[in-house]
Amino acid sequence: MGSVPFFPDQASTVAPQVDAIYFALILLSALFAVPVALLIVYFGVRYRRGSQASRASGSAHGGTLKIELAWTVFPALLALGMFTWAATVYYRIERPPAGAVEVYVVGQQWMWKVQHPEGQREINQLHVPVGRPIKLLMTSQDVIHSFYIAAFRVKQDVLPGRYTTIWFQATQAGDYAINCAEYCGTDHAMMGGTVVVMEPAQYEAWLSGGNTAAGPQSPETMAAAGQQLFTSLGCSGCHRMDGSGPGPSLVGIYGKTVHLQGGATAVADEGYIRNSILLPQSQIVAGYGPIMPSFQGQVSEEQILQLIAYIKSLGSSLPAPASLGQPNTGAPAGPSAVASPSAPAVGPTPGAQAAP
Ligand SMILES: [Cu+2]
Repeated sequence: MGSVPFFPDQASTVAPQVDAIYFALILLSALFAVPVALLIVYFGVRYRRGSQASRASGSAHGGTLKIELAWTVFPALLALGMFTWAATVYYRIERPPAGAVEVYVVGQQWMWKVQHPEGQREINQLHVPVGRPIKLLMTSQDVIHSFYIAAFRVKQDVLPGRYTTIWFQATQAGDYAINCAEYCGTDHAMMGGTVVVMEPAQYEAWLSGGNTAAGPQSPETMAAAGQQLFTSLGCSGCHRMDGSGPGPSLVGIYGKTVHLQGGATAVADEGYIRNSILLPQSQIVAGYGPIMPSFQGQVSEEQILQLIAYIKSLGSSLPAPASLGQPNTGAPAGPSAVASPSAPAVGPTPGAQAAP
């Protein structure tokens, strides 16, 4: 800690864009505020009591229409221009590019728990490579938190019972602060951590567990952990790969449009899958009975994320997220290789794209 920096580092691709808007707004405000302040002082002196300045009022008509039009139209255009500019940047900040590396975050009083698809888990630390878009899928297991990396100019509320996302692309290696930006109880101010931005080669080494004293060794991928849960919780009994069970097959389900009983449809995104696990009766797939029990209280938020990672590994209608964990010399395999070794014979080809 030591010192309060006057201005945070600019360490992501959007940071200069956000700062440009910030400074433009300050300049624009100054453009209006400074003349007003100066005129107050000037008129205060000029028309002070006893001064000789004329008090005659100006003409009520004549020539004011142009001035009035000018001071209406000009600021209106300025405001619209600012809006367009800011909306463009906001759009960029809100939409993760296809192929972003996915990392999973669970907020809790008072820490950030991070899981990488390759299996590494960390608390209050987030290791990412420089120059790659990173997408965080976040939820909270208790109250509302807010994930904030000032140096990247990104901030997003993290809510219980819902997934929110944020993305960034770091532009320089280094350590940057993570803060919780939503008051969440006694130790809110202590709820923080560090983003460690690494050169790609270093990051790969870290991912494979070979580079860090504190790092975990040869971890199991999230999808593999999810697959184990899928079996141990009994999901695999009903959701058979070939669809012959009493529940629908989940192969290729991720990102697909699902038809529900009653005619509604839903997109099988992360929120849909989570909801199906915890509140299965709320969205029954057309053609199936309401027989699935709720798993509320039996799985943690992190385990639900592992189940989601497993279901994603069964194929998707969406572009697959990039995996940085692809084998470099015998390192643990990426998620796409998970379904093959121990999955039933009818399991999908690794990395298979489901037909829409
Ligand atoms: Cu918090």
